[in-house]
Amino acid sequence: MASENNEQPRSDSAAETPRKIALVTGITGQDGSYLTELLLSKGYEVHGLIRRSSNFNTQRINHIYIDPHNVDKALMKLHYADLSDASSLRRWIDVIKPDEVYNLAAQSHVAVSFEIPDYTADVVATGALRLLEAVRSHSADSGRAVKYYQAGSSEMFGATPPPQSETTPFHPRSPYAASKVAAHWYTVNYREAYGLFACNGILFNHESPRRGENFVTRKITRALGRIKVGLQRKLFLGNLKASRDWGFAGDYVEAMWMMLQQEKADDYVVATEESHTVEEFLEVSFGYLGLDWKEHVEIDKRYFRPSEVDNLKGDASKAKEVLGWKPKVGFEKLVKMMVDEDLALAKREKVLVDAGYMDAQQQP
Ligand code: NDP
Ligand code: GDR
Repeated sequence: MASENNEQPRSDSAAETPRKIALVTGITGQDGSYLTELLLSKGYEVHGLIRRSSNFNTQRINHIYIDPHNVDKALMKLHYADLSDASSLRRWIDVIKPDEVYNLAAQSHVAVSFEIPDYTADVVATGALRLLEAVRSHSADSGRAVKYYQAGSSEMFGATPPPQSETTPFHPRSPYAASKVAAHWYTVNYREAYGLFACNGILFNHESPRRGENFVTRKITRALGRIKVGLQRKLFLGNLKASRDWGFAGDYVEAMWMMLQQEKADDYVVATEESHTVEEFLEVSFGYLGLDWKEHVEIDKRYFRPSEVDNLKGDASKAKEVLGWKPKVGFEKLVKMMVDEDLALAKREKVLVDAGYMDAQQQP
């Protein structure tokens, strides 16, 4: 699906003012898909950088993909690049000439970052630096102003107790979190050193039916749907006592966009200001389908982390006051939205299993 054609029309022929152009790294991820929907709805032309994989990895954006040969309608364009490849980043910025760059790409799994620490640092920390440098050097050479958004994380607060705001000290607890802290300070430094319009969004956990299946919320709702229709019985989890401030990804991408529409670049915490344990997530989700989680959940030590983040709860007053942002979806609504979607998915799987087209152990 990536474009092989470097010609980039800057505006819709019918429109009087040129379309704004956004470049999104991590477009195939959960947030990339919601952000792209939002930007397209606002009339942007959206360019996404995707990395090569042996299978297509565009499932989350297939529903908004239009073949680039349909020039007037195809406003989302995909290009091969990688955050570990500086030359690809600079080349695409020169070709696309974006007004706004959203850096969402990351090895984003905290537990996995303990397994592949230097890859995580390369993509999450140095990758952000490569992209900032590509934006800076493009701006210096072309004289064009480009705004930059950095996907920061509540994991940066780590061991510092809640509530966590923009002024809370960072105490990262994983290679992922330490790399995000580096990316945060690279972003601040490019703002201070070069006057780049660069913002850090310090986003607390945000989930959706598009959440990756090995993050705890989706792992639970995915298993729950399958348990409900009889495709599986057990769910193996780690630390149920950890507490997270969980919001809806669709709400959070609005805050990203709002940050880049301000007069002045700044950093913002984005959170619901409510925290729940993994156990509470189990109570609400299993309870919603009339099941008792204790009959299905088993603890497996392999899912415990070498160092854990116990309690995250954000203070989003600045985002509320300055951006006018507030979350629309609360905890219970989020859980039910995810359970509903995963139950529907499990029912479709059950049809395939019953017809002999799929093994119950297999998950498409
Ligand atoms: P996902 O894991 O769903 O998506 C990550 C994206 O990054 C995918 O598109 C992935 O591509 C891409 N990617 C990974 N490695 C590379 C690389 N080397 N080069 C280019 N692209 C790469 O994450 P989310 O959408 O949930 O999160 C978006 C961003 O926000 C991430 O930076 C994450 O760390 C951060 N964040 C997320 C929070 C959350 O709760 N969701 C909270 C706070 C911060 P592919 O599809 O090929 O794997
Ligand atoms: P997190 O999300 O580490 O907060 O990072 P995750 O859903 O992986 O873990 C949340 C909490 O649940 C506990 N847990 C388990 N986690 C997983 N993945 N699998 C399990 O089986 C399990 N059992 C218990 C964890 O120990 C943890 O305490 C997410 C990512 O999106 C990051 O990229 C982002 O920066 C932060 O949120 C904010």
